[in-house]
Amino acid sequence: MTSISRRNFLGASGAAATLLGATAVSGRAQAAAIPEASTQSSPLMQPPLFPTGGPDYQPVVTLNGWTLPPRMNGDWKEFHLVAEPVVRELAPGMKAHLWGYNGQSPGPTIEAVEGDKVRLFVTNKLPEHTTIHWHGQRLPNGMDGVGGLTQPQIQPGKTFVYEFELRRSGTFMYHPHADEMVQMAMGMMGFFVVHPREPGFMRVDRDFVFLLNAYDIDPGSYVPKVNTMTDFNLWTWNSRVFPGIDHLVVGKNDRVRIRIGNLTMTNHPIHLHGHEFEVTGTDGGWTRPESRWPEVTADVAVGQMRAIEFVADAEGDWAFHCHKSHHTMNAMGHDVRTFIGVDKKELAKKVRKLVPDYMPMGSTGMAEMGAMEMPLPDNTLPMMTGYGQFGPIEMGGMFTVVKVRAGLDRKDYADPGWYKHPENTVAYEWQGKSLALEAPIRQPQPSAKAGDVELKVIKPGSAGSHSNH
Ligand SMILES: [Cu+2]
Repeated sequence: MTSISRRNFLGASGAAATLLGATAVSGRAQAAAIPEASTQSSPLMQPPLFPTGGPDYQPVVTLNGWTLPPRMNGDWKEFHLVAEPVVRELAPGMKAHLWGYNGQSPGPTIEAVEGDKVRLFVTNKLPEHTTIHWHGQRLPNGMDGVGGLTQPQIQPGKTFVYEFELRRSGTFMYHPHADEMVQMAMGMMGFFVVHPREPGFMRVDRDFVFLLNAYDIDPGSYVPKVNTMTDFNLWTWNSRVFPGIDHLVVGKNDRVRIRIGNLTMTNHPIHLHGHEFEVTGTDGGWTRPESRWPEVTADVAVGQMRAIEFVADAEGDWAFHCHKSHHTMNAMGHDVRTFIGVDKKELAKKVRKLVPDYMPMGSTGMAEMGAMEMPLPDNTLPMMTGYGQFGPIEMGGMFTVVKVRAGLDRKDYADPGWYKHPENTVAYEWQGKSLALEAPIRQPQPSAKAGDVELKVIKPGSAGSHSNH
């Protein structure tokens, strides 16, 4: 993990890298009445920022992200967001050229306490105008950030100031309300968490946040296609894909909250293995206890946030993922032909007469892709890549692991490695008498004369394209 670096907005030489406390700020920035804009370049989870003054709260941890340190100025809590182009590693092996805030996409998480007065400076370093809308917040209409409706757009090079009092605790998001289709497709979004003023209210032991987002980046390229409506090829959590998404490390019997916001163009049924949870909050506030019921999958619709809570009472490595199976894959074409049930030996013989190096694929399913190392264009991820202790996990995209371990320090979020299963608790191969299965089962075919098979040849290179939607 790297520490947060400090970038002086006005160009004064930066102080040594430190974590900013609520009151630690250089005199020069204070004199200029604008807080420095901290910036973060590491794509790895940064430690939570525990409160150094005011009411106590359990700070959130942003998957593959960080929390923006505030500055106190009288009774105002000040933050400085800089909208700018950023380079984001989606997973080791692939970087995307996105737009974000303070060096990252998504932008840093903002944390404050119910009743706080916040002043948010927003500087635009993009090539076009922008605004920020504070999704879910109760605020004066003119602070709502809808370009044209409640304020003029923030032109490139300009800084706007938003000021409001945080009227309720809960989970909020921020995103542009200016050229939204482009700016959100480029990665501009962030979380805004308001903790209850009463420290014991809705208290949990671990509190994680992440945003669902999606990109359409052609293999070998770096910039998302901003006009894509639904057929994205990279389904991400906080602009990361599995195996690049942080694991959620929790102590056994911890009360865990996970806050999930959806700023993609489709809904995502988020599924947790091994535990039941309840939805305890939406972007409209905390749910009433009598309105909750147990679930293992919560659908998060577009523009929604769901906070789920559970007691992590089962040790292990529990899968946690979107249940749309196309969303747990990395870049792939969706117009690939299905070959399940086709006898590829016969087919391959015929195709090789036309395409000598033809490689048959997928006649028993596509699991073989999980372990296959095929040459890929630069800056492209295999479509399913993650490995566990028993082999390839055969997933990418919106997938990670909740690691429940006994005896963790409450501030310990470090990866404990793979779960050591107690003896006789892992599914095992039957060693007794079994039916031999010599050939894969196929649909019985009407007997055909040689030469009857109708072949349609797909030119190499066209099968994985995205062109025909
Ligand atoms: Cu999904």
